[in-house]
Amino acid sequence: MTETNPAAAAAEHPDAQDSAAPGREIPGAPSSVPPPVAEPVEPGAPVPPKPDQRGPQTYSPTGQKTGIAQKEVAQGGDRLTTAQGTRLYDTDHSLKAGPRGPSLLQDHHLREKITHFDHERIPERAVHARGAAAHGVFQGYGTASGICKAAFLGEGVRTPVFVRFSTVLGSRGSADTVRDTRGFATKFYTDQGVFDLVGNNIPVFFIQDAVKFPDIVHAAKPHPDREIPQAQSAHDTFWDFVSLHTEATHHTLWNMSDRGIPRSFRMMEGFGIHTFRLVNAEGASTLVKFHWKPRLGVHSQVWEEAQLTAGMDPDFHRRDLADAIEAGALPQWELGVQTFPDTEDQTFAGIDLLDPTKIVPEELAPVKPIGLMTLDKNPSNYFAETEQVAFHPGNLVPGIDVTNDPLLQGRLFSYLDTQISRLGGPNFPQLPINRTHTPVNDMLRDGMHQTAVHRGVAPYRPNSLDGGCPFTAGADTGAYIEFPEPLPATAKVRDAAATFDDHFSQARLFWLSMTPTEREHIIAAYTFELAKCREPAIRERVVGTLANIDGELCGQVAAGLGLPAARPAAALDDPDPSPALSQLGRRWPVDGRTIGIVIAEGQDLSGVRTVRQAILEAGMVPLVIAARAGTRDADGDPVAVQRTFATARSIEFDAILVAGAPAPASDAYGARDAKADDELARAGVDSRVLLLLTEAYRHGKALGAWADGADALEAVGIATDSPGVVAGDQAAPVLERVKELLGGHRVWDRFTPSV
Ligand code: HDE
Repeated sequence: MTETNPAAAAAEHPDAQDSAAPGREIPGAPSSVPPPVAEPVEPGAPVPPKPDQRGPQTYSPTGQKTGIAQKEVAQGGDRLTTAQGTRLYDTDHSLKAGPRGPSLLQDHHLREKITHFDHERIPERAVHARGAAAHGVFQGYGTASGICKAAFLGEGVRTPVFVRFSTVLGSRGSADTVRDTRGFATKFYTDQGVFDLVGNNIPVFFIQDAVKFPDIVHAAKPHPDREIPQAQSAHDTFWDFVSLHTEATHHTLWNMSDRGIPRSFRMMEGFGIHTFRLVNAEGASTLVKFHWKPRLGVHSQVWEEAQLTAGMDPDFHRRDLADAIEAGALPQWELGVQTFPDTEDQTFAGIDLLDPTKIVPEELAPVKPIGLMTLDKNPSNYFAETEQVAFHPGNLVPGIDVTNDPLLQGRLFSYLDTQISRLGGPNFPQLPINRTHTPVNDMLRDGMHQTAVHRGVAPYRPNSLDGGCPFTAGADTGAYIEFPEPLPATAKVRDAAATFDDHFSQARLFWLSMTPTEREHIIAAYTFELAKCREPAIRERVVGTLANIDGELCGQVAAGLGLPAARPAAALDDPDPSPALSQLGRRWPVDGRTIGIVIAEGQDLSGVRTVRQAILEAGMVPLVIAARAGTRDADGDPVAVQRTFATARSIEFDAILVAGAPAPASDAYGARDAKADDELARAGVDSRVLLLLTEAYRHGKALGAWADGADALEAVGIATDSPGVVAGDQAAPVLERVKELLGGHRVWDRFTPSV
C-alpha cells in the first residue's frame, strides 16, 4: 500500500515543533499537533490523524485495490464547502430577510447542515452496542495447514484485521466496566474473502438454541417499563430468567466470576464458543474450538474498583485500548485451536461438541497456537469504522465451516438481517470498513446506498449477453464449498439431544477450578446481584440453583442474603479441576500498565525523572500527579503533570509511586473537593493523596515510596512492611520491586480468603 505516513505528515505540519512539548509522550492528546491559544486565522490543510491512527484501507466498493492514499478519501482542501464541494463564505448565520428578519426557506446551506445533522445517528446494535475497536495484523504460523486449507493460516501470511470489543447489555453510551460478558469480534480481510470470528471473552453461552436469544436479551436488558437498570445484570428480570432456565447456569457463573469485570480488553481471552469445522486440502474435516490467548494474561478489576470506574471514567476500556496502541504497547493475542476428531456423535471425552454451554477443558485438549494477532492502529473515525463495522459468523473462507450447533445456526441468519435495520439497507458490505480486499463479482444490484457502479447488462445466470459472466468457480479455483456432512435419517422435531439436559456439571467444574480468592469474588458477586433483586422468590430460586453447583457457594450466598441454604437435586460429582480456568498464580508482562507518581511541590525531582524514564522504557505509562497542572522545573529538564489531586483517582493506576508527602493544596477542603477529608487533613498530607493510597491498597495494588513518600503511607496507617508495599531510599530499586509485583497483577497476599 502506498500510504502517507501520518507520523511524517504530522511532523511536516507547520506547528509540528510543538509536539515536543513536555508530557506529549503520554498518550491521549486530542490532536496530532497542539493547538495555539489564539484562534487560527490563516487557512491550512486539515490536520493529519495522529501517528497511531488510520482509517480502513482504500479498496473500492467491489473490493478492488485502489492504491489511493487514505488522506485522498478524507476531507480535503483548506476552505469550508457544502457536501457538493461549493465553497461557503459564512456558516454562523442563516440567510435572513434582514439582520432581524425571519430565516428564508431558500437557505440551502442551513437546510443541508440541519438535515444532515438530524440524521447523524443510526440505530445502535440490539446487543453489543457499546464497543471500541482497533486495526491490526494477523500472522499465520502455518501450524494449522495440515487441518485447514484457509490460505491466511499459512506460515508467515499476514492478513489485515479489524477487531471490535464490546459489552453486551449496555446502550452505546453506557459505562465500560460493568459486570457483563465482553464481545471479541475479529474481521480478517483475507485474500480469499472476509472471515469473521465473532466471539466473546467467555467460552460458553446462556442458551443452547438461537430461538431463545430474544428471551435472554429481553430478560437481561433494562426492564421495559422504567428502562432501568442500564448495562447490568443485577436486576429481577435477568435472575428470573436464568434461575428458571437452568442451561444459563454455567455462563452466569462465569459472569459472576472475575471474567465479568476485565481490567482491559487487552487482558481478555477470546472464544469462538461454538465448535467449528476446519477442512484441509484433501477434504478431511477436523472439529475445533477457537481461542484467543492474550500475551498480557487474563486480568480483572476488583468489584469496587469497577463500580468506581464506571463513574470516574466510563470510557476506561476504550481509553485503555487507544492509549496502549498510541503508547506503542501493542496488544497481542495468539490464536489457537482445540482439535477434536469429527466423529459421528460429535462428542469429545463425553462432552457434546454441539452444546454451546459446554467447554472442553484445556487439560483434555490443549490449545494449539496457529497465529499471532497484533493491534497496531487506532481508528481515525469512530462512526465510520467502529460503529459501521458489520460482523457475521457466516463470513467464512474455504477451509472453515460451521457445525450444527443450534445456537450458531440461528446466528447465521441473524447477523445479516440486523444490519438491514442498523445500517439502512443491504449494501452495508460496501461501507469502507466492511469492504473485502478481494475482487467482488456478485449479481446483487441496486438497493439503498448503492455505491458500486456496476457494468454489464446481465446480472443473472445463465446469460449470453455478458459473455456468460460471471462464471462460478470450483474447488481448484478457490470456491467456497460446504463440507458434505452426512446427516442421519431423522424426523423433523423441536427438540434437543439428551446431553443438552446437563446444566450443572460444568458449572461445578468451573467452581472447583477457582482459587480461594476467585471463589470469594464469585460469592460476593452473586450476593451483590441477588441483593439488588426486589423479589424474594427469585433470590430463593437462585439459591436453589447454586446448590447444584456447590454447597459452600450456595451456603455463603444464602447467608449473605439471609436465606437458608438449599440442597442439590442430585448428589454432586467431583470432576478434576481445570487449572487453565483460573486467572491467578502466574506471572505476566507489564507493558501498557499505568503507574501514578505522586509528587510534592518544591521537592527534588531527580528520582521522579529516573523512574519516569524507566517506566517509559518498560513500555508502561507514567502519570505524574501533583497539586496543580502544568510543568515543574520548566527551566531545566521539565516534568509535566498529567493529573491533579482533584482529577486523580486510584482506578486509573495499576500501581502508585509516592515520591513525596504533599502538604494540603489550596483546594483541599470539602466545599471545593468532596474527596478532601477534614479528618485526614490533620495528617499534614493532602487528604486526596491519602484517599488515593488507601483505595489502591484496598484494591490490591502495589505501592512504592521513597524520600518523604513513606510519610504519606504512614499517615493513613499503611505500614511500609505491609504486603505489596515497597519503601526505600532510592527511586530506581523501588520501581524494580513494584514492577515485579505488577507481574502478578495484584497483591493477592493482602486478602485472606474464607473459602
Ligand atoms: Fe451475537 N449478535 N447473537 N453472539 N454478537 C450481535 O449483530 C445473535 C452470540 C456477538 O462488535 C448482533 O451486528 C443471536 C454468541 C458479538 O459488531 C445480532 C445469537 C456470541 C457481537 C446478534 C447471538 C455472540 C454480536 C447485534 C444467538 C459469541 C458484536 C448487532 C443465536 C460467540 C459484534 C450485530 C460487533 C452482535 C445476534 C449469540 C457474539 C443481533 C441471534 C453465542 C461479539 O445480530
